[in-house]
Amino acid sequence: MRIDIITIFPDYFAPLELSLIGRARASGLLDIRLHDLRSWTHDRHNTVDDTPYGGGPGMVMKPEPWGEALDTVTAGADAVPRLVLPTPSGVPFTQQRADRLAGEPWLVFACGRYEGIDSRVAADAAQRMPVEELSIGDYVLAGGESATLVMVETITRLLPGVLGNAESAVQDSFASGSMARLVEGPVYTKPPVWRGLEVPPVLLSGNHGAVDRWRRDQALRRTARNRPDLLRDTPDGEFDRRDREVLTEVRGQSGTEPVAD
Ligand code: 6GU
Repeated sequence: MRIDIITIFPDYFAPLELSLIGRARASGLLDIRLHDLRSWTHDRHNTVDDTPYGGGPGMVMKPEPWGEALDTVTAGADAVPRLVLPTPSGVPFTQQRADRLAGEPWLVFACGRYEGIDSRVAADAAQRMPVEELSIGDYVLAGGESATLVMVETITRLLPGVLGNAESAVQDSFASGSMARLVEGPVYTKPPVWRGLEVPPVLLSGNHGAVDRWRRDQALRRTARNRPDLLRDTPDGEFDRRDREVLTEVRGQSGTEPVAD
């Protein structure tokens, strides 16, 4: 997969040299190219912003550097990339959307700062390539850079060969599919007793059926406490008799204990 990132802060993306993504880049599995938007400015001060038409606070990113940047980055290729515009006004970036984007051969991320990018940039680009405005959550960041890091990590870890263990990507909390979406329960490793705290004995029992059931109980409990919205979206038919017992029990418990399970 090829990913181009256009930003006024290329240094913001140093983390993409580390760990799994860094290794995937070094091996040629991932081709990530960073571009400084200011290299497409022509004035002495490398200006990328201006005051908003209609008035109001803050500054807006000028269209000309963006137009030239996108023309240059997308030039000379047979393929057409998908353009991602990170913005708090976008449609929600979800695991399902990440799964779809992971199937694309070429993505371009255009990182806006200030109050956003002149809207004609997206309108112009959309005449030549698919464009999607994506938000990573209901809060406001200072710019699209950290949102782009989040999306690039979420997408690229799904690529064959990027994640160490191919199983874990499909098993995660929020892995898509038709099954009930539950967040994952607690995990443990050695030692069996640490600071007086025991690993739940069922995990040491060697009884795989009992382990699976216990894990599902824990996932249901944690989902009911932390993400009741996910359970409301799940059809009743997805729950067995034991699931309903667990949910009835946790719903009868008052207050939320954010850490304890
Ligand atoms: Cl994609 N950008 C900014 N600036 N703020 C956000 C966001 C994106 N997603 C949530 N908040």
